[in-house]
Formats: sequence, structure tokens, C-alpha cells
Amino acid sequence: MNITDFLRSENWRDESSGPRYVQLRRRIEEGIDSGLLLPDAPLPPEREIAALTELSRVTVRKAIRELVRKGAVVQRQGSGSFITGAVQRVEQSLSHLTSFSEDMARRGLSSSSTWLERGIFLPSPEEVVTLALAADSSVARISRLRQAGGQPMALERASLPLDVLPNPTLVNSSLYEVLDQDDNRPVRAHQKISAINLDEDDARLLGVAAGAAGLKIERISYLSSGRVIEFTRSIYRGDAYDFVAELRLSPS
Ligand code: 16G
Repeated sequence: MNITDFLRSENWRDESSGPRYVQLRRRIEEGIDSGLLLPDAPLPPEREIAALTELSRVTVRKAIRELVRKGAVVQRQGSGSFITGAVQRVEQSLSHLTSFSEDMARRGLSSSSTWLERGIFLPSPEEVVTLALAADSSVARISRLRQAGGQPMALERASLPLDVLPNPTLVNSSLYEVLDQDDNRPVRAHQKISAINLDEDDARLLGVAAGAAGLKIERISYLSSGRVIEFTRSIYRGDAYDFVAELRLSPS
């Protein structure tokens, strides 16, 4: 059966089984569970689903919204709704100070970013303290949704002192590459990782269900002089990352 026949009202509609949007949501979930709708498959346009199922577009929209909330479907601006893709899990070493672009390139994955914020701002008290900023200084912020191989992987919100990154718009792909050009690439970092449940906004950006498991990572990076140059708060998808560290017996 193809998706068109699968959605055709006469093949599944039953007036007695609860709200219509729930019926449609369940039908699409059935399609996913049975393997008819594979990861990354597009859903037909809302208008077409409405015609096939003989439901109103409002009902169709409500069913799709529920599927997005549950993480089964992702909406891509301008191109429609898709079954959530299977994400490739990546193993990330905790002992090397690398950048996202380098990590993904090493795995043969192309990386890309969707900009959430990029500019010069008044610092928050936390930024003033962490970056040791003067009270009247500004801060450069770059916030991105980071994708690898087309899949959303992490949200990264980086803050840097303005003299280190006077023009945040210069960062197009790799922040560390831009820092490297000015000999400002960090040589040491302190990283804190905590488990979280993703809130609705972050989950939507990462294409997973609200409440799904995630990792909150704070990285504070230093130059060889000891100066702090980066304070980055990241949210990583819990289903996409394994962090690994090599442990050695301490000399007694
Ligand atoms: C990594 C770092 C992040 C850094 C970014 C630079 C973690 C948790 N975070 O994602 O702090 O800003 O790389 O990547 O590893 P880029 O050079 O590709 O922009």
C-alpha cells in the first residue's frame, strides 16, 4: 500500500473512535510503526491529507502538531513535514579540545548551522563574571543550531569578549577557525556536562519530543595566557551523543 491509499478515509476512518485529530495522529503513527513511513519520508501536503482523509485542514494541522510535539514528525520551513530522521550516534572524546566542525569533518559528515543570534550585546551578570568583563563592556554572542549530515545535533550559545571577536558576523561556519586566524584559538577548556529534559522550544529546534533526554554542556575555554575567551552553553541531543573519556590510574 502506498501512503495515499494508506490515508484514504475508506481504509481506516471509524466515526466512533474518539476525536478526529487523534484518529489521524494514530493512523500516521501506525504508518511509522509498520515501516510504511520511513525516517525522513515527506508527509503529503496538509491540503492533500485533508482531501484523502475527508477531514478539515484544521483537524489535519492539529494532528500534525501533535506528531511534532511527540517528536515523530519534523517541520522544515518552506519544504513541509517529514517523518523524523534516524540520527547517527556520534562518539565524542572528552580529552581533546576540538571544534564541532572538526569533529564532524573527521567523521565524514558535513556540518551546517542555523543562526539563532549573532551580534554584540550588553552582557548578563553571568557573562561578566565568567569572561571577567569590565562592568561597562559589551559581549559578542553567537547562538546556533548545529547540524551534521543534515540532522540537528546541538544548540550552542557562545559568548566571547568583544576584543576577541569584535565582529561576530565574521563567523560563518567555524568559530574556532575565526579565532585561529587571530591566534586566539583556545588551548585549554573546562567542561561541565549535566543531564536534562529538553524544554519545548529546544526540543522543537532539535527535532525531538518535548521532555526528551538531552545533555547540557558548559564549556569555558582559555588562551595559553590563562585568559578566558569563550563561555559556551550547549544543549546536545541525548540520542545522538556518547561522550567517552580515557581514564588512567593515578601515580601513587
Ligand atoms: C564545540 C564546543 C563549543 C565550540 C564549538 C566551536 C562542545 C561541547 N562545544 O561544539 O564550545 O564553540 O565547538 O565549533 O564541544 P566551530 O568551530 O565548528 O564553530
